[in-house]
Amino acid sequence: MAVVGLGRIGLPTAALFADAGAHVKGYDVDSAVVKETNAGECRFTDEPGLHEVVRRNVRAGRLVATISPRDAISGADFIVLCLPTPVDLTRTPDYSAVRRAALDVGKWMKKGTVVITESTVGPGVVESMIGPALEDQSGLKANVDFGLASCPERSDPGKILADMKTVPRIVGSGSVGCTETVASLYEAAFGVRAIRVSNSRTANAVKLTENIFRDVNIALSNEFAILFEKLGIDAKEVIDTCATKYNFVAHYPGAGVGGPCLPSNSYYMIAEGVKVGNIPYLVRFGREINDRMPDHVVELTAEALNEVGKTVRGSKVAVLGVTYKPGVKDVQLSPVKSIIQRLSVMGAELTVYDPMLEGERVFGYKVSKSALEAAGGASCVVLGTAHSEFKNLSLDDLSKAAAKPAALVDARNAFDPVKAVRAGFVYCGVGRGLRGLSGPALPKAP
Ligand code: SAJ
Repeated sequence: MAVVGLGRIGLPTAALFADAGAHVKGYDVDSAVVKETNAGECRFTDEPGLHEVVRRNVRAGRLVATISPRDAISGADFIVLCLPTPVDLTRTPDYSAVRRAALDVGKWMKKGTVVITESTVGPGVVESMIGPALEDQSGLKANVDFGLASCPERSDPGKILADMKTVPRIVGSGSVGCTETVASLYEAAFGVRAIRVSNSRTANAVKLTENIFRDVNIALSNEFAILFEKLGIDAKEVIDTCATKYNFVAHYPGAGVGGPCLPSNSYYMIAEGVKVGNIPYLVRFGREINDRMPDHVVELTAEALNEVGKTVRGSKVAVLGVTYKPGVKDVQLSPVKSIIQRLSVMGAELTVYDPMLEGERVFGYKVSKSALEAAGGASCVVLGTAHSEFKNLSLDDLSKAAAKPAALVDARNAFDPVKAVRAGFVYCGVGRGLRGLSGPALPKAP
């Protein structure tokens, strides 16, 4: 078996197949990744249990990494493609890495091999791009001489291994037989149910639909958040209360949507829609709404600073949490980056703290040793990512560290506005607006 691409999805995929007894060759173009893997090491320190599984299987000789496509591919019965599929600056899907891999695989694969695409791609891309690339290089015919299947990954960064062992997989291909073979492979190796769907394009449509469903619903909550700020309604209170209804799926407003998945996945569907003259407008509007949220947080920061008699220019602003979501050491397309950049352009003096990035530099800033160190003398504290550490953060201590008066801009509704104001902050939340000083009167203490 070969796994192509030893990233946050490919490495655990290779390790779990090896753990199930397969002999796995992991192929990656990055020699440092190959060296690290063969040493039994793992750079995803934010993925619980992954290092142990990698080390165990490398030591057992069941997992070997290589930069040689020939070494990895020739002789493999199953080949799994786990390559990144970002979008470029024009929001056009960039499938170059998965296409290059398909060309490599096609060159060395043998007749009877089954090629499985786990990378997230637009519906039809496996049939129209990956299959032909394999055929061109191998001279073999897809679904005749070799199997061509899709089994998109469905694992949440930060709990990838747990999800790989629990979340049902989706399998589709060009033949019932191939679908059955691949489904049985994942059921046997990962111990999860594998749902057989009609074909690859359907499997990819399922994957994209579940991510776009999330992105569009986050956009709805972000749109309502801005409206509710103007109506004096607490968006979090509304969503929490809606969630008491069985068919409401709660999504929360915030600083925006980041990561390697949601900000790009919509554009795969849009690209396939454009090809057939059907643009999914709701999907596109959802992206635009979510992409505007960092600017909204900057506007709230300026408003909150104004409330404490300050302007952005010359003010010290501390940003707590910069990774794209809590609990991961990943800043890919993090919405907090543009918040930091805009505030910097507006003349703010910024400090940054993130528990996942201690001792590192991020977005041009050295990460402070603690939230309190970052907040020292700040006129405004902006919460960008609601890491669990911040749940135990004493707002009294934070207020003591900050300047007097100071504002707290909560871009993730992580703090209790009442407690924040009692601690001495002017509180301003996405979907909640300004509280304290001239904000709505606080409810009487019970
Ligand atoms: N976010 C909100 N409000 C919410 C939920 C999330 O603003 O209510 C933001 C997060 O802060 C983050 C972004 O959205 O910036 C993405 O968060 P996420 O929790 O969706 O995380 P991802 O992108 O790491 O994982 C998603 C997951 N997809 C779904 O849950 C449908 C994961 O299961 C997928 O495997 C992953 O995309 C992927 O690889 O496609």
